[in-house]
Amino acid sequence: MRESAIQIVIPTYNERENIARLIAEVRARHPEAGIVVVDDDSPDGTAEVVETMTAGDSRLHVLRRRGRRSFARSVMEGMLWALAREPQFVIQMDADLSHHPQYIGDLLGAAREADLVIGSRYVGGRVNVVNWPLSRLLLSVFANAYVRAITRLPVFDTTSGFRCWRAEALRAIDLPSIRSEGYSFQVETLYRAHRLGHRIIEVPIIFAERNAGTSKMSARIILESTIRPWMLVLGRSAPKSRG
Ligand SMILES: Nc1nc2c(ncn2[C@@H]2O[C@H](COP(=O)(O)OP(=O)(O)O)[C@@H](O)[C@H]2O)c(=O)[nH]1
Ligand SMILES: [Mg+2]
Repeated sequence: MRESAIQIVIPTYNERENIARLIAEVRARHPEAGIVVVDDDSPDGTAEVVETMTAGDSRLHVLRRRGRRSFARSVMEGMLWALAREPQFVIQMDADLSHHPQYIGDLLGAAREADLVIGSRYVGGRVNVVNWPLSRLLLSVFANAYVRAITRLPVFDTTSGFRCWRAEALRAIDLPSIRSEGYSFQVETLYRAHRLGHRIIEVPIIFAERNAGTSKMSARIILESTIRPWMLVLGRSAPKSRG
């Protein structure tokens, strides 16, 4: 079987109630795409749900991680797995339907002119978030302002996890040397892309809070997100020099 030109990476932890619907919604729009779900040994049986679906879908895969949970390591492993299939584009998205598959086409369209496309909640002076409590919205808006102030990244939504990478651009950021464990993965990968001079475009999405399951946002993740931008600008996360 020819491998797909589009590979979609979905990290999961306890997304049993969301994952089947997400996969169905992706499939309805992108029958040819490869989908790789990277599950961190979810106690709720998320991986088993996906495994039952792989029987009728040769382009759907599950990577089951064991040991210490890590959002960043999960996405990274999924991306490396995806890159090994020699795609043109690698998409990353959440499993909880906050990142609606209807926007995948917009990301891919913009990727014709870019190396990295970000599905952005905050582009054009708007806040396109539905059903978040004010506290969570403030956390996200503040986090973005904080990251931008320190890193000077010319991007409104630096923490979005809905992205489309041109495969060569993703290879160039040297994933194995990424240091993040939590959601600061988004900022670290974006920072590297920007430093390499990649063309980065934001396209608007409407981000809807999950209806089922729970967020894995935690104090530990917030702490890492506070420190990581400083480590980036102080040069602690350069891609390994080549040659
Ligand atoms: N594999 C893996 N996935 C995770 C982990 N933490 C969160 N996720 C997934 O990452 C995505 C975003 O997480 P979520 O809790 O919705 O974050 P929020 O939207 O910022 O509240 C979802 O698909 C989660 O299931 C983790 O430690 N490991
Ligand atoms: Mg979420």
